[in-house]
Amino acid sequence: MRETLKLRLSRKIDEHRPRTERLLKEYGDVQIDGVTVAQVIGGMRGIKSLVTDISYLDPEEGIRYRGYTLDEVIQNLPKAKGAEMPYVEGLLYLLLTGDFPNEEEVMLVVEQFNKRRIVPRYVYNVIDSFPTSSHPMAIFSTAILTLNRESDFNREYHAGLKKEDYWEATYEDALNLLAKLPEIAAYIYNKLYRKGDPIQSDPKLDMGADFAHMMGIDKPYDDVSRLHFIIHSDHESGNVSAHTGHLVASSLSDIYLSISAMINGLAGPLHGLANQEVLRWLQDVMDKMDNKIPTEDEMKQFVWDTLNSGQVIPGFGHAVLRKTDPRYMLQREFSKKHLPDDPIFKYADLLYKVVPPILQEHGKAKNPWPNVDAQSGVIQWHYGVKDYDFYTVLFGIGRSIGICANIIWDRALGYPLERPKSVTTDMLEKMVGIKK
Ligand code: NMX
Ligand code: MLT
Repeated sequence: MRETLKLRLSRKIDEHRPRTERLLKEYGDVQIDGVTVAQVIGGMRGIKSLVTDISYLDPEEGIRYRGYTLDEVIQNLPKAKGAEMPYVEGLLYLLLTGDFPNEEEVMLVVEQFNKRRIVPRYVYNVIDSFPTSSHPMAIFSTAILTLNRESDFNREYHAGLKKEDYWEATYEDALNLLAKLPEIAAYIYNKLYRKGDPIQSDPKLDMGADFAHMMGIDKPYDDVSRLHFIIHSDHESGNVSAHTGHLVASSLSDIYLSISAMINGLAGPLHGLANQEVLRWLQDVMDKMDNKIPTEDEMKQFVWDTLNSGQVIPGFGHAVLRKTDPRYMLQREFSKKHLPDDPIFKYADLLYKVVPPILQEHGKAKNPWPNVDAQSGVIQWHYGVKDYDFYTVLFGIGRSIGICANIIWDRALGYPLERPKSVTTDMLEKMVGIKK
């Protein structure tokens, strides 16, 4: 019998529920972490207070999805004939179930996406009503929010849905939304930058290939899109976008409200927007250099000038990682293979060489190494997507996949409303003994 993704997921959920129930019931009082004043004031860095089985970020190794490194994920997920990168739909299967799908199982998910990809007219009307000076992330977030009226979860919840079935309606919402994101994004791109007639989606294509088609960009942009969506999909649960998605969904807000909210978190320059900031920074250097490749010393000076003016070097540093981001390395390998002579790659590679020692000498950043955002825009630029304001939308499509998978599991395991406790400064001063 052909097992569909939803059936396999249902079986996995049934197997998993007793593990969570037992931990809660028999070991609920076991302490697994302590909290310091610095952590409370300092953005809750490192506090173990969230649980997800979908991905784990080791500071020294980087991200693993369901226990697999990105290299293993890319190697083992099925690929379309002649493609270098796997089907994005297969990644969703892996994130949700922990299993690598076979070709037939992936094609069933591709089919599901194709059935759900039609974007209602009112979403285009909302997009069209934005001024062209709007940031694409604001438009993207609003377009997703607009779809909230389609939510199966909302409809069924108000009709009396049982708690153990919440995940099923959420699964339907998630697939309905994910299938539409490439078309929404391509439509926004067309409105703001391409300015031709929007290219209709092609139901014969998988997600990555269809996105490339709607962007009007030839191969290997289909593989570029697949790679981009896959490596941006998940980064455990504490990053701003994942945490926002989880938090908003914990009040039983539907997928559309939750994903729209997480997109807003991703749009900040310390998070996903850093990918546009990298290109803005490089572009500024290119202008100052009159498009000549700077020498190492010249590049060092540009980096110091930015630091000395009190700004961060975008694309470097990380809240958890303490080595070069494997997502950066994968994209660098792709660039070395496909765009080794592009000046923009040479600029970025020079940064890779000069920035870490400078950040070490500067002495502030705990992690001087490049993150995912230092390289992603370079590839987009090479394939003609030079409107760097758009880059975070691409990040957002990928990140939606991981966050949707997490929200479905949150509902399946009955995670409650998130509600940590706050204290006052006065209380902190009393706790540490500087005030009575
Ligand atoms: N350039 C200059 N200073 C930096 C950098 C950097 N790239 N990274 C960290 N620092 C500074 C940071 O601003 C802080 O300074 P201060 O004490 O004056 O507030 C100090 O070093 C300590 O920060 P960390 O503890 O190392 O980093 P934190 O966990 O607070 O923040 C980032 C992590 C990623 C926000 C930070 O490294 C950063 O601002 N990087 C540049 C922006 C960026 O690339 N963001 C994308 C991250 C990946 N993503 O996609 O989300
Ligand atoms: C991410 O992909 O979310 C970023 O690397 C930020 C993070 O993990 O904190």
